[in-house]
Amino acid sequence: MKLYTYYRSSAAYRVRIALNLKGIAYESVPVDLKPAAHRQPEYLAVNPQGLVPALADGTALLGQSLAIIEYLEETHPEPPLLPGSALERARVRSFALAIACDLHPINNLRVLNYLRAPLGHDEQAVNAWYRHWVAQVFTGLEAQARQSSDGRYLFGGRVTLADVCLVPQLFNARRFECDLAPYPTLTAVGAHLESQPAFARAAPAAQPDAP
Ligand SMILES: N[C@@H](CCC(=O)N[C@@H](CS)C(=O)NCC(=O)O)C(=O)O
Repeated sequence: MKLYTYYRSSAAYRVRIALNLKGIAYESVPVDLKPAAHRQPEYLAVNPQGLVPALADGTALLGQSLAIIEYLEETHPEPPLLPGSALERARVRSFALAIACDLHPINNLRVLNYLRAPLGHDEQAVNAWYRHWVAQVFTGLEAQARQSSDGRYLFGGRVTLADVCLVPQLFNARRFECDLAPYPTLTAVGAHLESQPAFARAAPAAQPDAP
């Protein structure tokens, strides 16, 4: 498999974690978001949505990190990232989707760039936007995690899709200097997961395109 990735992309980070957890060997193909390589025809031929990541499995190409992870889950079921019962799976997906659908899209690079120009907001306002939405979503997730977590994993005492989404989002939040003190459960789980080899190897600093 080939993963079209950018070291700091949290959506690509999710897929890197899932690939590592499942022990799937892959080749990294860096797509540099800074000069907007993701908008060039070469990359649009890979992923017409113009976003990173994309996965190539043989001749098949896939975009959207959660669709890719669900594909990996079905094609490489071990170890499972979704639990055994319908209710548990829905809870894990609910947590993951709060990050992937509610939080990440409104703090994405293209949204922040649009706030800068043409809307004309300065860096202080852009950072305030970013931190506001992190706080909104993390507040609910912290309350949920207090109920479900054993302090090491979010659900069921083992790694799930929810953990796979949490760690990259914590990385983003730290990058934008969000105050994480109100979320002790999320940060404790994050600290435990980041020490696991599959997560550590997926970290931005460990990527071949990291500066
Ligand atoms: N929902 C997509 C989001 C992908 C996405 O937004 N990726 C970011 C990097 S984390 C990106 O390519 N941003 C480019 C841009 O916003 O212009 C997924 O989960 O794969």
